[in-house]
Amino acid sequence: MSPSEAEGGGVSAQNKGSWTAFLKSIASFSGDLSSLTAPPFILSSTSLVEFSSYWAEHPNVFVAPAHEKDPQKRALLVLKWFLATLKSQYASRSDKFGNEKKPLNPFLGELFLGKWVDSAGTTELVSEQVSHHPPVTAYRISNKEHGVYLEGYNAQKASFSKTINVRQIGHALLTIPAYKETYLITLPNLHIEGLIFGAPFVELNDKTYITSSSGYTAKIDYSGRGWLSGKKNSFTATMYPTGKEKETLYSVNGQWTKTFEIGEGSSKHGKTVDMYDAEALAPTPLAIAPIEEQDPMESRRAWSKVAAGIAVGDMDTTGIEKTKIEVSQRELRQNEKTEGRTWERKYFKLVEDDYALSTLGPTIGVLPEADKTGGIWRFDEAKAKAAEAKRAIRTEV
Ligand code: HC3
Repeated sequence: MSPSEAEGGGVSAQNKGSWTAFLKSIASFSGDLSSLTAPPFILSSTSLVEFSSYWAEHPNVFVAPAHEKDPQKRALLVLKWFLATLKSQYASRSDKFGNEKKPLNPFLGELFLGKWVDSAGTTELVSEQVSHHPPVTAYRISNKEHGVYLEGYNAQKASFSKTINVRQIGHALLTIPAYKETYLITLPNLHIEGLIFGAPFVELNDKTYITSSSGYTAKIDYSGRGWLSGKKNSFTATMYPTGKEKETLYSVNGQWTKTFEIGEGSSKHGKTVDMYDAEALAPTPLAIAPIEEQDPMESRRAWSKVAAGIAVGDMDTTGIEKTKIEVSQRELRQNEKTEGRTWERKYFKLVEDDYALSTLGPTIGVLPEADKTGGIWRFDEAKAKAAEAKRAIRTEV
């Protein structure tokens, strides 16, 4: 019996054949994750466009840097927030057996809109599928009351070597206008563990960075359980003045799914200045409009029939409803081609280059890689205003 079967997970006898066929098919897989065909029992009814919400499930942690006057401590709070997002991003979707499922591939223009309302006030989310080939999701999260803004976009490229390895392309930018401060954040590469046992879960690879216009950089090193030692989802992070990696100001150690400790200086034994318990703080639920009030391009509404099919394991309905979406998308693209126009993104625009990216990027080796993301995507305030005005009219009617 495999370890996951012993824990109640793994593939049931009924699904063993399709899982083995899937494992065989991925051995030669590389490219867009959207072309990965997974067996029905491992399909999720959540679209990838929803994943942007994982950046701010703890709005108080997200806005905390805006209330710290000292730039060094502020940079540390940004690092703490980033680390606090990891559990939501990479370990929150598991089913009752802890399995990571295959999300729905968003269609071009798909939207996921919502807000968190809690003691941090209102934090708003806009997530939009800005490209289909390659698949790219852009997002913007804003808390106007506290003055904290996050925007970014991401694409993934997958390859197979022992398992599915996923490289994330794109970046995020956190800005705090009151301090005229911007933080450039890179995204972790990951791989899927547990495939052989039919109990897939994510582990993070390598390292990522956060570098700020105020002159601080944080480097986060990820490590998994490994063959012989180490704990699952471990990391060590250090924060230092940009360009002076040896002058460690703070070190953070722990597990991003459990607890981590922030200490002064470079050693684990420096004075502890803060702690975080990822299991103690419940996420604030995201409020989204009822399906009947949503725009037809909004994710939950657009995929509702597919989701209903997946929920009851009715793969015929799932397939028929998915095909309807694909066909209507193909028709839209064909009409655009005939009429010589392109799909108008509702909240985002393409920019030639970006000041934050070109000034902060080189210090942490971030290249725009615009060819892999269909360009550099930025939130467009004017478009967003127009889209929100239209939305308000629609919901009033
Ligand atoms: C690789 C992944 C899709 C991409 C997901 C991303 C990178 C999307 C952006 C988010 O901000 C962070 C994030 C978290 C998890 C990533 C997903 C984990 C699994 C999924 C694969 C496409 C699923 C593979 C299918 C199967 C059956 C092996 O689990």
